[in-house]
Amino acid sequence: MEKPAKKVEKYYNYIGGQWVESSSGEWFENINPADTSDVIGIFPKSNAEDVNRAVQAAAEAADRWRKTPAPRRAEILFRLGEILRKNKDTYAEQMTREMGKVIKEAGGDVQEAIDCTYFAAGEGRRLHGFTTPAELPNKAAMCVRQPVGICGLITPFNFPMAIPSWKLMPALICGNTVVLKPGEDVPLSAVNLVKACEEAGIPPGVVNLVNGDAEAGRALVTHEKVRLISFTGSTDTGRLIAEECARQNKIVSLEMGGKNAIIIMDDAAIDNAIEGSLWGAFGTSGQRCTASSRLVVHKKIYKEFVEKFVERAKNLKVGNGLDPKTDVGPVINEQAVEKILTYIEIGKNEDKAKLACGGNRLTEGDYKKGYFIEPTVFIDVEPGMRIEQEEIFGPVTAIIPFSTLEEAIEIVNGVKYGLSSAIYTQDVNKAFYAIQELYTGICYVNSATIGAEVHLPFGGTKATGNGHREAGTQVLDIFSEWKAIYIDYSGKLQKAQIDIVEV
Ligand code: UN1
Repeated sequence: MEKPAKKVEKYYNYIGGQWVESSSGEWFENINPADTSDVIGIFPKSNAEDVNRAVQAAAEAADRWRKTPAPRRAEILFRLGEILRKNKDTYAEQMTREMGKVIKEAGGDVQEAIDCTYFAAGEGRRLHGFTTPAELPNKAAMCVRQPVGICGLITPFNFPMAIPSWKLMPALICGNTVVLKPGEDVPLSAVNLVKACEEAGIPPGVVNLVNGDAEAGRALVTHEKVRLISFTGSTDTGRLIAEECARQNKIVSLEMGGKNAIIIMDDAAIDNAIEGSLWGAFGTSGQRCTASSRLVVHKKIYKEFVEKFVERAKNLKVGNGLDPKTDVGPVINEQAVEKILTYIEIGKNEDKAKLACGGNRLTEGDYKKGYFIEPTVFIDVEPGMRIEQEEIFGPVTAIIPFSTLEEAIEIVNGVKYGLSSAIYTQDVNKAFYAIQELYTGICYVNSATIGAEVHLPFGGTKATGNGHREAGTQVLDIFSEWKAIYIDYSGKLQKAQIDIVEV
C-alpha cells in the first residue's frame, strides 16, 4: 500500500489579531537547508492587499497602544519574555530546521530575543527625556519621547528571532504599532515570535505579521501610512529602500553589510586568537553581518597562525545543525551557494592569493540534499582583492599579512563597510590605539568580531548603515521622536531671543 503523503503544515499571516491566509491564495514552502526534502510548512505569499490590511489594522490599534502607559506596555513585554524563555528549546530546534544554524547558536538567537525583550521592557519605566533651564524667567523647558506611528520591520534570514526582536521590542515599548515582514527563508521563527506576542496579551493590531518576498516588502516600504522602515539586509536592497523612503519622507533605519576584520598582533595569545578567529569566521557558516571575513595577521607569527588555523578549519565538522557534533551548518539556499562559490572562484583566480583549505560544495552522502560548503580559507590575500573587499556571507575567510599596526588599521578601514573590528594583543597601548583608529561601529579586544550584547548600540559606519544604532537605549532614537516642550508660567508674552534678561 502506498504511504499517504505527509500532510504539510499550513501557517498564516497575523493581521488585526487574526491568523489569515494571503488574499492572493498563494503559498510558499519553507525548506530545511540541511535537507531540502524536508518541507517545514507552507506560508502565505502576501501581496500589496495583505500589506494594506495589516497597515490598516496597525492604524486602528495605534491610538489605544500609544495611550497605554509605557509601564503597562512593559508588563506585557515582561510576560512575552517569560513565554520566549519557556519555549526556548522548541524555538531553537525549529529555527535550526528552517535556517540551518547549529542548535547551540539557535539557542543563542532565541536568547538574544529574550534579552532584548527584557531590556526593552525595563525601558518602560525609564524612557527618559530631560529637563533643562529655559533662557527666560518663569518658563520651563523639557523633552519627551513620542511614538512615530506605524513601523514596517523588514528582517533577514540569519537571525530569525533575534533581529525581528531587536526591532519589534523597542518599537512596542515606545508605543508604536508594527507590521513585520520576515525573511522568506525563516518564516516559522517569526510566526513563533508573533504567537508569543499574542499569548502575552499584546492587543490585536499592535503587531501584524505579513509573510512573503520582495513583493510584500515593497508594498510595506511604499505604503503611505507607514511612517518608519527599519531594515536589516543587503546594502543594495537597503539603498533602494532608502530611496523609496526619501520619496515619502519616511524615517528609515538601515543595518547592512560588513567586511569585518580581526587584527592579530605578534604578541597575541595565539591559541586564543585562533579559537576566536574560527568562531568569528565560521560561526553561523559565516552568515553574520559581523562575521570575521578577514584575518589580518602580523608577519612575525603569520606562518604559525596560518598553519594552526588552517589545520583547525579543515577539522571543523560540517553537517546538519541538529547534530550536536556539527560545527558548521548549511548555508541558507541555492542562491547563497552560488554566490559563495562564485567568490571562491574569484579568489582562486587571484594570482597571489592561495586557497589553503575548503573551496567546495559538499555533495556526497548526507550532504546531497543540503546547501553545504566547506569552511574555506584563502591565505596571502592582499588589500584590494575582491575577496578582501566584498561581503561573501558564507564560510570563507581571507588571511592578510601585515608588518605594522598602522598598516593593519589601514587594511581594516580600507573597505566600504564599517560594522565590526577586533584586535588580539596583550599590549594595552596597542589595544587602545586600535580602538581609537578603527572606524567601525563595534570594536572588540581579544575577541572575534561577533557576539554583540543587546544593551549596547549595534550598527556600523560607512556603507553598513545610515547613522542609526539598534539595541542599547540608542535604538529608542529610531522608534521615538523628540518633542521639545516649553511652558511659560510668567503670565505674559516673553519672546525667546528678543526679551533678553539683563544680568
Ligand atoms: C548580524 O550578523 O546580522 O553580534 C547580527 C553578533 C550577533 C548579532 C549579529 N549578536 O554577532
